[in-house]
Amino acid sequence: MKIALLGYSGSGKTTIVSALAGKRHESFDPLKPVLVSVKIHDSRLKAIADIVKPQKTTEPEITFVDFKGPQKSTGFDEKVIELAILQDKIALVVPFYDERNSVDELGSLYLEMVYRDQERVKNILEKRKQEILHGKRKKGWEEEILEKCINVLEQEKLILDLETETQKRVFLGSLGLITTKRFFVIVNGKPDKEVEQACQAYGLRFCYIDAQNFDKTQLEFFWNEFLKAAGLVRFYTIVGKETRAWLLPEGSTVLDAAATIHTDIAAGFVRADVVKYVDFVSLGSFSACREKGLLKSESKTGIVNDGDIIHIHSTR
Ligand SMILES: Nc1nc2c(ncn2[C@@H]2O[C@H](COP(=O)(O)OP(=O)(O)OP(=O)(O)O)[C@@H](O)[C@H]2O)c(=O)[nH]1
Ligand SMILES: [Mg+2]
Repeated sequence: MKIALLGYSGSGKTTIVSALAGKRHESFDPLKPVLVSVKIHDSRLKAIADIVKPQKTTEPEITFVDFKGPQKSTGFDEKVIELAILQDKIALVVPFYDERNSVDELGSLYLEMVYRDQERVKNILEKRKQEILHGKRKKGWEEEILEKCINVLEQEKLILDLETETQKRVFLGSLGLITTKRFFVIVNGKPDKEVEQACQAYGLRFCYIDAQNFDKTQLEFFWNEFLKAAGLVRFYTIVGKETRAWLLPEGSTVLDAAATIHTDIAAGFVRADVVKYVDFVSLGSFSACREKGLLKSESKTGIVNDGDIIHIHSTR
């Protein structure tokens, strides 16, 4: 799971990643971000492992893509935005310390993304209109949806907020836009009402990390908040010798979960047995959960909830 960190220089991106990874790195070239992978420790995985005693326990990993940030007055290079779009999630990093104005920085970051997309959509639409004018293209629903995007962006909202059908979402997703993705905010500092209100006004989820004074005993709390802000859930598998935690975007199905484990398992998917973490640790096994009626048998479309322990039945 790759998370791009976008924030102005000195917002603390490298300090955050270094605090989580336990060792310092540095990024110098804005176009060559440093990738740092960090394992997510989680007491639920440990509690499951204490029951099933597997030979191997595997934690999920987050890979931070740490860009050297620009000055606020300069703004982001287009190539950096393009690289960020390729990652699974994008976090906007704002500093809440010293004389930095977090609310102001968040506003600038957010608007940079919105204006960047606005210009891009306008260019795409203009090009299509020229092609239609010269008989190289037939007018379709695409032009209409692009007009709608411009409208949404002019209201300083994200394209993501536009209600639209899957086919149109797929089209919008193919245009290299950044506001088709729900980014979230990492506030480097202590909780603050004003920053929270600003995040809420933009419809962005947020989490905190006081990076320079990071207390390792807060690690689990941080990851829980981080994953919620990022819109990720954790599910668990107990297969053979290995007990493992996995990450998935919230709203994913058990078929998505199967595909995360292995494409073959998804291809041969029959059904999934699902128990909740709390039920499993209190009853001690899948069979005890089944006896109590706490095991759910899910088809492909069942939604995965955070903390689900999933056993996938597959023909492969
Ligand atoms: N007081 C305080 N200073 C911090 C904090 N986090 C970072 N700093 C300081 O801010 C400066 C920049 O931090 P970095 O983590 O390098 O910032 P960055 O976002 O990686 O900056 P670029 O790589 O230039 O984009 C460093 O001197 C840090 O010591 C913090 O939480 N509190
Ligand atoms: Mg840095």
